[in-house]
Amino acid sequence: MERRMSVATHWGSFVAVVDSGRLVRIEPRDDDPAPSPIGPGMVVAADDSARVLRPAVRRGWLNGEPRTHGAARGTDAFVEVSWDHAITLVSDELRRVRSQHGDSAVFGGSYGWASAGRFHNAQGQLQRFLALGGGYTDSRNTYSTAALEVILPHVIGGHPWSYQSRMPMWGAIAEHCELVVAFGGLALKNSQINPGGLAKHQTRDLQRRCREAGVEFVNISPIRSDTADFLDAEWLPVVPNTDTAAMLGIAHTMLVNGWHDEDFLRRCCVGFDRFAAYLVGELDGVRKDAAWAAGITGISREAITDLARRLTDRRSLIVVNYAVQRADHGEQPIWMSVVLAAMAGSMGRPGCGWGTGYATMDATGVAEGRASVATIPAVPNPVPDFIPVARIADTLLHPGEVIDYDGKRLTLPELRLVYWCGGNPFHHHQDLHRLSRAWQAPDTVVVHEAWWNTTAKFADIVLPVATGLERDDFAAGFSDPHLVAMPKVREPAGESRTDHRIFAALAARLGFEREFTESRSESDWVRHLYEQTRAALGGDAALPGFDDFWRNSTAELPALTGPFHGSFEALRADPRRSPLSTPSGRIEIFSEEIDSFGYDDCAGHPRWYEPAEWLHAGLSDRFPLHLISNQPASRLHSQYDNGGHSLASKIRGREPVTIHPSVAAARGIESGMVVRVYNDRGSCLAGAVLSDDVMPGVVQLATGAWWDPVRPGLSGTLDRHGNPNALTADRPCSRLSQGPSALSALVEIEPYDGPLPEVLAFAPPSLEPPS
Ligand SMILES: Nc1nc2c(c(=O)[nH]1)N[C@H]1C(S)=C(S)[C@@H](COP(=O)(O)OP(=O)(O)OC[C@H]3O[C@@H](n4cnc5c(=O)[nH]c(N)nc54)[C@H](O)[C@@H]3O)O[C@H]1N2
Ligand SMILES: Nc1nc2c(c(=O)[nH]1)N[C@H]1C(S)=C(S)[C@@H](COP(=O)(O)OP(=O)(O)OC[C@H]3O[C@@H](n4cnc5c(=O)[nH]c(N)nc54)[C@H](O)[C@@H]3O)O[C@H]1N2
Ligand SMILES: [Mo]
Repeated sequence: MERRMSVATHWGSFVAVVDSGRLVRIEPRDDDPAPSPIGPGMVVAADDSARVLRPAVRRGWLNGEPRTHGAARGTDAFVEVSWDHAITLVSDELRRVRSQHGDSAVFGGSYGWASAGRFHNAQGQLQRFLALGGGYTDSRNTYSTAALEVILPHVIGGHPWSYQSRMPMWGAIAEHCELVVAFGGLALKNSQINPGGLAKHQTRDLQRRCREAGVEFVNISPIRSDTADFLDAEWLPVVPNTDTAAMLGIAHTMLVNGWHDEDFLRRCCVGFDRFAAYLVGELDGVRKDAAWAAGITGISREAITDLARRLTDRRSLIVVNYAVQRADHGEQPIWMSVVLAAMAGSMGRPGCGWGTGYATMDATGVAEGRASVATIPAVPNPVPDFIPVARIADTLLHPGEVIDYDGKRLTLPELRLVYWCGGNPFHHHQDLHRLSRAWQAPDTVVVHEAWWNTTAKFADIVLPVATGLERDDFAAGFSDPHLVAMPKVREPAGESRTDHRIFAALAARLGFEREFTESRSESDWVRHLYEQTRAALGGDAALPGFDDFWRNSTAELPALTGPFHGSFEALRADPRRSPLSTPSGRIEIFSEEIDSFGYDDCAGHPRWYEPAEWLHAGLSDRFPLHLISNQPASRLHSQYDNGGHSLASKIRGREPVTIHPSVAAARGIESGMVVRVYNDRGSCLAGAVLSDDVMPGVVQLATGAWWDPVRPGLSGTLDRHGNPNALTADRPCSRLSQGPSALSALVEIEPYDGPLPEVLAFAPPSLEPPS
């Protein structure tokens, strides 16, 4: 008999149809107006041949062969072992590393999205376990928005993500705004997701409502389809990584014509005069006028002048997405966009001004926030050391080196044991060849995974985990007001176990099981976290009891409404009474603090720096195409690349790469051909899609195809499948944020003439039974 059960994922809520314990299919929920096709495709992956079914240990590691440098991580076979043996190996190794090298030698930064669910939060579980065991080196900031997270608190104050409740929501934009200028567009493909889950996808309809209300949209982006067709956006293709120059040209035009909002700049900002001196060329002899900007950005002088006029004439909103800051000097377009909005006259007016990350998920611009929801409790980490998240390969390669970070000097720690749980560094990190060299440095790499992805194949000890469909939990997304029940819809595949159960067993061996579990079972925990949330909100009046919630699958939380600290409306009304939490209390167009750091790659005010790799760099003689490695429409990063929806998007088994027809024609590339994308760092195969949606000079290859190196130990080896991080540079945005600059990479592309190698990304490694 078929049963219907609630499912919650980062890409929405669904209904699982289960028959005699078997997952038959996953269907959209009736009340979701724009369900994601990623959900139904999950069924294909649930029991595929890539599932990790038993604990496995790399043969060389198990045999006690030399572990560091020159070891066979990534090429060796694995030996399957019992859980008891695996728990002994991991607990002994943790004890050894801690006693011989100290607690900071354990890396638990473990960046990654893992799955929805308040209790089975992979990083939460790992970090609670490692903190109770003595501590670990952590990572700081995200691959999503590292540059933004570091620069914004200097410029507008507040928590790095406070912008979410301080920028206008779509509803207010529809009501009050006349013109939205979007740097990097407003891609609907990205609003399929919300970290933590969501009940109903709303962004599409909210965007549509703006258009119906007459709001005009301008899409400044290398890719036309970064805005939905129904927005009728004017498309201004921009040379990638030159948004700051475009904004400077607009700002200069406003300034010399006297169109800028002098009153707001004087009352609510500091440092405009010093910035204006830079703009007009007093500091470096270069006028950042519209002609100058046109030469850099490829946007015409007329279009730049026109934008300056329209932004100041109308009630306008300037938005930047996250991709523009995931680039060399990524701090600048974020900072400069705030300055431009301050000049334009709409900052702090309803539905107008400035915002970031609209449509990067179905949360930003949808709702300001929701009541807080309990999660697995964190334990303070006794180890103070951390690394900026994207400096992992640097840390492994150069322990002891000192780097800058937001005015501090950090000494990179020596990591001996890397413990990854809930992330996929062999998808997410830049320059995977460099990462695989760095990855040979530690003594031991432990990974919890459900599938034999590249990170699992590059580990020493792989512990198989239950997926989000295989455990009880409940979900609450970012800003989303719904709690969604996540009952286990099927048993964990093979011998896999929840992360929690694995850590509980390790904690038992290491003598702190009671501290870790607090003597609760997993189902006790789920009920406890729900009841804790309910009690904090005032009990019955706010939320139904747990059993009612579990039966109904969904409950609604109170939304958070303002006034929010740091509101630009309050600032405009009275900067003395409602200051920002910046040093000056105002928007910092010039930051004395950043200036005092003395960085040569991030000055005291926003400015144009040439990226290391862009279309006007010398390197473009050899690699004339800018690689846009954006988020995939068909999956979440690398998750469910083995799901039905992502598999259906592949071309002859490879990730699609989108090329302008003129670029393709010049190289003899036809639609559907397998091509080789390459530069000095590496190369990958991909399947050609021709479209004039991408500007000539740009190729688009989404992230997340599981990296499939032909010879895993060999630097630069061909990737058969199409992961763009085989090509990207592992270069920090600047000394300020040390963020990832994935979107600053040049490549060339050619037809692939050789015999087509079989894609082995989804094949498990060679597995041996225990001897
Ligand atoms: N070139 C380039 N690179 C990029 C980007 C880019 O724009 N360009 N974008 C970057 C960005 S913004 C991000 S956020 C990162 C994303 O990078 P990640 O967050 O690392 O990517 P995911 O594929 O989501 O990896 C999550 C992994 O966790 C596993 N997992 C899921 N649930 C669980 C669980 O409950 N327990 C355990 N143990 N594991 C689980 C999944 O199987 C998957 O392997 O990528 C970054 N990399
Ligand atoms: N379906 C799906 N949705 C996702 C994700 C996913 O993996 N899959 N990942 C989620 C995560 S973790 C994040 S952080 C967000 C990321 O959200 P974003 O960073 O905004 O998303 P991207 O798709 O990487 O980039 C959006 C567009 O920016 C444009 N762009 C790139 N470089 C430049 C530039 O230099 N200038 C300008 N003007 N435009 C540029 C590209 O054309 C690209 O299509 O998305 C989230 N949403
Ligand atoms: Mo992200």
